[in-house]
Amino acid sequence: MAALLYSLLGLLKRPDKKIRNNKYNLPNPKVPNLDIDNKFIQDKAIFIIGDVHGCYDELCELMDLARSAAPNKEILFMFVGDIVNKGPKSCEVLSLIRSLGDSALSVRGNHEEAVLREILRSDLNQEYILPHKYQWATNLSVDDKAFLLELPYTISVPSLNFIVVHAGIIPGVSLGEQNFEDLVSMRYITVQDNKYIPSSFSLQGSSPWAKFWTGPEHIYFGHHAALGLQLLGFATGLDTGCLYGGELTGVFANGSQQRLYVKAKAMYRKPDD
Ligand SMILES: [Mn+2]
Repeated sequence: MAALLYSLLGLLKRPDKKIRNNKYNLPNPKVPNLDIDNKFIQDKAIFIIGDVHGCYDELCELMDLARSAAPNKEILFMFVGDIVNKGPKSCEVLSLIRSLGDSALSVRGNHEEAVLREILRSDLNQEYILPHKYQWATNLSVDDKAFLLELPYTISVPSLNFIVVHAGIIPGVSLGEQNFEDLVSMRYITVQDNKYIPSSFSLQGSSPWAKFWTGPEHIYFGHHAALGLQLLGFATGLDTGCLYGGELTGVFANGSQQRLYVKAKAMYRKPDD
């Protein structure tokens, strides 16, 4: 109806066909799809780490392991999102990653979005008390919040032909046209009428989304602890469920391509939690 009205009037510009809202109507990051070039990377080793969820002790250990595996190299650490929430030390993880400055980059995950929603709610209403599971975020600084708000949905490294995203990417749709919510929430794809329909949960006839990804870019992602490490031709799923007593896993995206992991020090959450 609106489209008809616009075309009849012929005077008004039609609104953009696609509005890329995220789930909670959060402000979008200034750069939703970040590209990094060789000038930024130089001769650094790039080590991509799976969902941390506040598992600070394991993160420190894994970063040390990576440093010993790439001696004499500066390391650019990249994170697949869900760096915070659910686990024991979200504040510490956030400060550690921020303290690394340009040597650490993360995409945003559904948990960064969930905590941002809570932070913005409490900023709007001084009386709003953060639910227990978000209490860790009570004393975040203005800069911490800005850091979370500016986390991009994807990070692409064209020179190394890879993309980092939290959950997944719909094949055949350019990065600039992906739905933000899908990027942080999809786990499965169902093919219907030759279209890829994403979903967070398994549906009849669905398969893990990465099975449909045929490149050419390699995608590093997280968000799917239940499946654990996923090693496909053009995709690597790095959520090995540290939070649930599994491991925290990382992989070098250049050089040795070595994969490293550390065991969780506890089962911080039950798998169905
Ligand atoms: Mn997630």
